[in-house]
Amino acid sequence: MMFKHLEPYAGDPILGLNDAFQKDPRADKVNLSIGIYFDDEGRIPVLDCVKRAEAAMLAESGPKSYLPIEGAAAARQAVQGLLFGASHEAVTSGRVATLQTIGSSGGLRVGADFIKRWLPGSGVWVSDPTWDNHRAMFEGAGVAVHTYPYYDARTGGLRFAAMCEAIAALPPRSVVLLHACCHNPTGVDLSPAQWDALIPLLRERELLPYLDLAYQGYGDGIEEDAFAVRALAASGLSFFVANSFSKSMSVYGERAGALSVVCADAGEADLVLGQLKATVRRNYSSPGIHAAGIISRVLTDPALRGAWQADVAAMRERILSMRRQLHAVLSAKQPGRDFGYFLSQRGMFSYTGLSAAQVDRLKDEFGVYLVRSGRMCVAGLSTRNVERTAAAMAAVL
Ligand code: KET
Repeated sequence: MMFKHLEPYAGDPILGLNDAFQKDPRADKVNLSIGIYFDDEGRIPVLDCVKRAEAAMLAESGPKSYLPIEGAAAARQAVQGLLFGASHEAVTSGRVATLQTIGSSGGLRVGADFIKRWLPGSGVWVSDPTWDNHRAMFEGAGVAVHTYPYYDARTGGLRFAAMCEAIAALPPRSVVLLHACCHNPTGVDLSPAQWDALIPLLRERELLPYLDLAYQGYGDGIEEDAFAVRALAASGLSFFVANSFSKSMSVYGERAGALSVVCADAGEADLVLGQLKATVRRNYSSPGIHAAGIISRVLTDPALRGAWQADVAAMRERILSMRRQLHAVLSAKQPGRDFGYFLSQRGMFSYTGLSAAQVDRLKDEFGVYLVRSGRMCVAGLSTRNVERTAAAMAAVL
């Protein structure tokens, strides 16, 4: 009886709901739970650029030795080009340490472990609310987690002044976790002007920003969504950025992601890379070859890169058109209510303001699945289900 004392796992609020959806026998069910992009047919797209990269990889496939701890050099370099621009001073001067990681989750956790070891007194501050797993990952690494004000339930917008005030009062060397774009779960982002106002505060207080860039391209564009990364790099601050290709390349199960740490100079970046490698070695040793091949080929082959950019634009625009349709149908059904937040929020998610009880009704009575916080994955809407979803929402509101 070695394990009798174990507490049962309550399940993950997002992944568990997605599992429940798969088991739901209703034909007209609607999955707005997990952060996955579905096409208008309700399928997870397999991007042509990814298929072509994989075909080339298969044709050239060689021995499958281990990758280095830090991942494939070509993938790491391609990530730096994507995030900062290949000719960015931070890249050319060698002051960015980049590792290919097991999804961006792998990167986030490796960064958290590094912080626990090398900045042992530092806590992390996350937005209220944030992706549930941020708290879990940092607490799992032994880092104390706190929140700063973020979402304004009254306006469906940002509490920017309160956010800045809280951040300005943090102890030096605190870690501030920020969503670079397409905030999960609210869809509420900082404008470029707000980033420009926040960055001097972070510098004055000697804080350590930690960017999570999981939805690059789903906000305003691939380059536009890197605004925060580049603005921080230009400011001279040291910071972390974990980025994901799960959503932008529609390769969720390939676990394609990276962690980059921007440092003061190349010498510091070498030290950081070394300790991040030590952290990876004691966690999962090294990342996978297949993800490395997809990342480097799609980003560096000009034809594949062009096709990818077009695919990302099409996914972004489809979500925007779903936002407009949902807004139109709901506004027609409930003219007294302001649904403008569906139009102003960006990326895969919107915070609907639905209570947990209303979300439960949507699931039980209408087969429409949202996370119980009221987060809707707008990327699960389609021309076939948007009317029905809006009608169901109007019924429970
Ligand atoms: N960061 C954020 C903000 C995020 O929403 C996700 C995934 C990740 C990181 C992880 O991505 P990856 O690179 O695949 O490890 N979010 C969706 C899925 C999940 O919960 O795992 C979601 O919120 O539904």
